[in-house]
Amino acid sequence: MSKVRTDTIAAVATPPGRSAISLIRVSGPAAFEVLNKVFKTGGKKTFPLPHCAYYGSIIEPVSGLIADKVLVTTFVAPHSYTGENLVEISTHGNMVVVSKVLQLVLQSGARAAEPGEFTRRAFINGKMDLLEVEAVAQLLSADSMTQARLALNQLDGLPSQFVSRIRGLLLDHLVQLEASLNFPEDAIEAIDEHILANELKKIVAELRIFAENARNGSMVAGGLKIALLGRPNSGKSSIMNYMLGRERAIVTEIAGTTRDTLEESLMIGNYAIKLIDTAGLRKPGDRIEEIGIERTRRAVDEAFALVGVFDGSSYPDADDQLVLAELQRAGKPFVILRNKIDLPQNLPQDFFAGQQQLAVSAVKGSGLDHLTAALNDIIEQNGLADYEALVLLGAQQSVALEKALVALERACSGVGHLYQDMLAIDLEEAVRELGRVNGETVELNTLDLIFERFCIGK
Ligand SMILES: Nc1nc2c(ncn2[C@@H]2O[C@H](COP(=O)(O)OP(=O)(O)OP(=O)(O)O)[C@@H](O)[C@H]2O)c(=O)[nH]1
Ligand SMILES: [Mg+2]
Repeated sequence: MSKVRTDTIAAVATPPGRSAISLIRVSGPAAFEVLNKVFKTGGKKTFPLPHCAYYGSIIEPVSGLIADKVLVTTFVAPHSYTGENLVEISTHGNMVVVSKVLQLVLQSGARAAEPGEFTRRAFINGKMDLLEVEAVAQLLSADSMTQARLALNQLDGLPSQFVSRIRGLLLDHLVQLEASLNFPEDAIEAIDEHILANELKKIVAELRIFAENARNGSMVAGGLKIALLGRPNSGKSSIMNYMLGRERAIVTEIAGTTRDTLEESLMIGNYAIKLIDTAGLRKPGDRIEEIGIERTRRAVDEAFALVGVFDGSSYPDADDQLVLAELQRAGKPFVILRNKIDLPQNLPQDFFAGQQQLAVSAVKGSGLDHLTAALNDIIEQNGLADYEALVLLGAQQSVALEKALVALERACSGVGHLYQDMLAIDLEEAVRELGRVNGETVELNTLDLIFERFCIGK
């Protein structure tokens, strides 16, 4: 579906199954004509008046039989979700009835919509830019209120305004640069490279913060990954199970029980978390364990924060030292747990060299509320709670943003040393890539990739 289509489309916007109400959307230039063929209003209002709700019946044109009693709402272009004439039909939520009504609408001149086609039209018609489109996609897939708020905040348009403003500024500089390059003899003011360098520096600084907020946004949206790390038998899987409230991971007294990483979702406060149980760190005994430990290291790299689990009942060994070193090496926020405090303690108090430790027992469940609180604090102290600042980008938008930043950093360091035509090339790239972030420069086939993640009817 690479070309822009302007025919009239229809789809069920609500999930299948029985419910009080289902919603069918019809959008396009002929939306009202299509409805006129199948809808008889019960009241005195003539159909279709703009922005009105009508109670009436969907009638099978040939037999004259009623397919359903419905509520029809009209939206006139450009004041609708898609920017086109749009009708929403609220039917009874029974799939037999819903399918029949949709079938009649399709027989009356509408075409079945493809996934994301309503939102795609909203984008094409300038009702939203690509940042808002991404926000809609993420709102539909949010698992927590924090994720939903993040998306709703983006729908308010601040990130869109930011990208559009920065792109506009760069475009102005580019135009000036091109003008002085192409018409040097005309009375165009020469570029003051000192001023240009300063302005580009300011823009780079703003864009760096935006990119950081986008990286944090994607972490929050995807569920913050927290990995449990510890030597075999320290109690990682027991802690995972306790936090999940079910026996997800196998727990035995045999060291090396967990061989693969296990990932499960849970909520900590308002945040969607992906808790990762890992294979215990030690010198691997066999090939399977070696692969498991490689995966543990990958989980550490991907995690946002780490939980180091130590067995308080046993004497520390080289594997515990390895875990401690790994926690420090990773450069991520971490929490240290002294597990098994229900048993006599043999792990010296000073083993963690003054680092704060939380005393817990996975078997008794004691102290683990402190772990939840500590993780909550870590999230909030790392700028991940400030959903008004966070930005949600799709994969292609993230790539484009990073490219824009690189081009701009290059331009920035080149002012004063590079030929102006080289600067112009970098500025042009930054402008083009930022246009891919908000959709001001986006190819039609790229749109296919963006909208195919949506459901039909959205
Ligand atoms: N007494 C006591 N035993 C515990 C506690 N936590 C775990 N255990 C026991 O310690 C043993 C190992 O627990 P696991 O949760 O399998 O440890 P693990 O760190 O996942 O071990 P690997 O998967 O081998 O790396 C099991 O016998 C658990 O019942 C605790 O708080 N107190
Ligand atoms: Mg385990």
